[in-house]
Amino acid sequence: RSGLPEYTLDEVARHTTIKERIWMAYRHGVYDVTEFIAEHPGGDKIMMGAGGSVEPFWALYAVHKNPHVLNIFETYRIGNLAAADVGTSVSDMSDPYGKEPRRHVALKPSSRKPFNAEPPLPLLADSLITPNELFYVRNHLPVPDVDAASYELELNDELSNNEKTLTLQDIRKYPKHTITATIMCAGNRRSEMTKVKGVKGLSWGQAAIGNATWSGARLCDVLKDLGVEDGKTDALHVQFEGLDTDPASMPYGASIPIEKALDSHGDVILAYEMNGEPIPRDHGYPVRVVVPGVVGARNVKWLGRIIVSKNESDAHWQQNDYKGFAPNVDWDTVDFKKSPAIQELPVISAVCEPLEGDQVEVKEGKIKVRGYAWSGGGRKIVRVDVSSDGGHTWQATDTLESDSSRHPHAWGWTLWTTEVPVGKGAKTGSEVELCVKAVDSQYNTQPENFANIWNLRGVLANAYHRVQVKLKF
Ligand code: MTE
Ligand code: MO
Repeated sequence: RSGLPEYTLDEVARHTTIKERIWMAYRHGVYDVTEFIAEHPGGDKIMMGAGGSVEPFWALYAVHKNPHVLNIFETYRIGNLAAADVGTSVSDMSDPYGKEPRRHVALKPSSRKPFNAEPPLPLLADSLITPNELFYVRNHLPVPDVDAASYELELNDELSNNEKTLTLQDIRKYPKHTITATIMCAGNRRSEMTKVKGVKGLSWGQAAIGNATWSGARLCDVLKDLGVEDGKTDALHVQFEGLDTDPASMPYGASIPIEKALDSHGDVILAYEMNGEPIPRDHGYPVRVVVPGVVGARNVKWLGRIIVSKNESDAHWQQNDYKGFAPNVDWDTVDFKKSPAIQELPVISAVCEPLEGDQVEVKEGKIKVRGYAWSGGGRKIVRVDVSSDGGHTWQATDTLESDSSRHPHAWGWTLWTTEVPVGKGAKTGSEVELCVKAVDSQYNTQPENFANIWNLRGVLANAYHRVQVKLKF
């Protein structure tokens, strides 16, 4: 709108408290939403995006995305967003991290260079699909600046020596396959394991996980055209290399077993869309391999090369990281050759609301608890048990929400909600320990505590999630 002042996103980001007024950006506009969020249900959640874009919150609370609300919202407009900021890049050529994408302020970084961040936990349970801008980011290296028009994916079968190069257009010519899949970092919930004993790794909370729809070409279709077919190859692994490189020009790399890659029901895709949009830069623009049911680390972003081989990837992240060990193994005794690389992840769950330390309202003797549950390998969540007395007594949750896919192709997570009774003598100020454990379609469940599964790298942190809260009557 003409006649309004122009603001940059940096200026918007300085307005995050009621005292300074709360500003947010939406498309070409800048809005003072201080009153808007006070008057709207869910305003406290939108507050988590103060100083940033309101867009992902519209995606979470689709109920707001109607013309009526947008018309009301427009009355809070105070300015226009500086044209340069309607795009999403920042640029500083002197820094290897000088071409990073702009990130939403609601993502709380555990490291900035490389960028690693997770969204506020309560937002995760608000929508089966995690909006792109709120999806956790796990980068090991600077984000490469890839031009889609000149993008090329190299394919190489080491056994037949067949080679091929595909452009983005070539990849788009394959039948478009869409799946809903959760991606989770092996280090999700590491911060809880750390309480037993220190570990090496980023201190992730419970939100290094997200669920999205991914569209692209099926890897098995692409490999078929390279002459690699199920039952007709002696290859054992499919390796992936990213276009992101370390200072010695070594790319990020990982591999998966050939069986998963060629399984026509395995749903491995070379994805170019995330939630119906081109994959955002942080998540692998323009092409990322999505290996559903398998640890985040093998879902290689900015995919530059695929190698069909008898060997696993020799990249650091396949060989000397993302492996589990017994609790007695320390950095002096660890031999990374002794453990297999993590592929399918075990069953996990977490309470997203209430948060640790929250005061929770008791209604008719019960408190409301919500969260997520997920299992790797396409296993479906069949039950989620919640306790309000530290795990002495349990009850199954009332509601499980997931997409309709079935075992063993249930790649997406399950959101759950329940009301758990609190103990008889409880009163205002009483403390209770909530616990959650999930059960998957193979009846696997979670370990009881972290002491028994502690490992030096802090991976596979899937013990019961325990949350201490105070009651309010
Ligand atoms: N791919 C490349 N090329 N570089 C990376 O650093 N990180 C991996 C994986 N793919 C990574 C990568 C790890 S460890 C995880 S957990 C997921 O990407 C994170 O995906 P996301 O950032 O889209 O959430
Ligand atoms: Mo990860």
